[in-house]
Amino acid sequence: MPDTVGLPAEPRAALQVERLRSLVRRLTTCGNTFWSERLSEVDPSSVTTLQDLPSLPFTVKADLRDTYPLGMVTTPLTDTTRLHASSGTSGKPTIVVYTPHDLAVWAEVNARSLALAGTRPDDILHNGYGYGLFTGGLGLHYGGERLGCTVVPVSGGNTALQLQLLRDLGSRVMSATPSFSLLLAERAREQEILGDLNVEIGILGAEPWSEGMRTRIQDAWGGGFTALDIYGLSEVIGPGVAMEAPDDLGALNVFDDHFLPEVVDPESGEVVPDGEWGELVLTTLTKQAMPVLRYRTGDITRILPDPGPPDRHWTRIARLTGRSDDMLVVRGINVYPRQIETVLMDDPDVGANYAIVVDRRGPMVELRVRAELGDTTAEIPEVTDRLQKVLMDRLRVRTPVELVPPGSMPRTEAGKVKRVFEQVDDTDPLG
Ligand code: DLL
Repeated sequence: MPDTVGLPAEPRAALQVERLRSLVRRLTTCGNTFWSERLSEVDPSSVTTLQDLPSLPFTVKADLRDTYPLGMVTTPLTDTTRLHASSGTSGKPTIVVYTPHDLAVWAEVNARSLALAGTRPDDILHNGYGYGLFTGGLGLHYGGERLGCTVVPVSGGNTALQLQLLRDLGSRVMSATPSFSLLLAERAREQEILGDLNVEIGILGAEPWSEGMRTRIQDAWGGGFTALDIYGLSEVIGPGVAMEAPDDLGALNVFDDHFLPEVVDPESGEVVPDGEWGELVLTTLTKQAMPVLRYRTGDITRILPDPGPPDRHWTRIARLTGRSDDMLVVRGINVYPRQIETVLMDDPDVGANYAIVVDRRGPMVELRVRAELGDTTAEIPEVTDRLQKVLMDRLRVRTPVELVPPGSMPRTEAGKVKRVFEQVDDTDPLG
């Protein structure tokens, strides 16, 4: 069985520092131009404790873009066997490359994630993450196989086939984006087959999702379903960097023998004390083909200083609340989409589907929200009014709300859900 426990603090720190030192040594000597330049001032033998980590330089997304496509690969291509990519917002995809050892580590951390969630070797894993360049599908796939599950590589889309397979195979565990998992539950309910399904565990990630969304997803599956959070990013490995466990909801266990976490102030780059919010920075301790040193993820979290359940030692971080670059500036006020999701999901009369429009037509940016009503008999003007008041209260920005009938907004069947839409002319960005 994969390790779901981790190492106690002392041996862990010893292992981490040894791995960090050998990573820095390798990066300075492997002959890769990017790393020779980035580490020209660094003496690998000066890395003797984890306290030396903040003196090492960051890696940022732009480094991957600037060295596109393969400039950060540190091994000969004869040693590499896989490539993935994530679609960048600015045109070029971010390419990541793996050696067989990297793939073995990746399978292991995904097997750990599945096992932490309660998946067993005799489970049929319904894997609804997209297969292809996206890391979600193949990441969970190899993790499931490593654990000994029977993996159904169904990928995203085609909800009718997904429901048929879920029903006929009786899968107890599904992996998918939270939005796709919700869609499957909604469709199962519409087709009146929810009661025939046996799904108990959802391994949900790749998108931010709030606690309110967790409740919506669990309710949509009709009770008896635990929605658990899995975190990861292509630049570091893909899914399987950190995983939530059912006995410790709200915390992600970082597999810190492979991925060394820090949290820094997004502005200054200074490490913040444990417990304080900031940007997650990750160092890959064992990656061969494309390691990253102090990679600025852009994801906002904090290190949870208190120990989790006894006998489990992983570094715990809070579930991600969004990305620093998600922040919208509206009339000089910073607004995070997650704040809006929280207000909507906390309201019992609102459904689980919503979209935020950032209207840039006028001289001042305006925000508005469209959300589906839930299963409710409440009066629309009353709910609208209430939501607008709470949004004003929380965001300090006027945010008109339009409530639409349940099921009337488009659903994302493949890939990551899009919640924020820009409006630049009179065409309604929500169609
Ligand atoms: O989304 C890897 C993945 C696949 C994770 C399947 C979990 C499950 P990328 O496409 O490179 O990789 O996107 C990474 O997605 O920096 C976060 O901003 C966001 N993200 C991923 N997981 C979570 C999560 C995959 N659980 C980016 N909560 C990351 C919030 C998440 N955001």
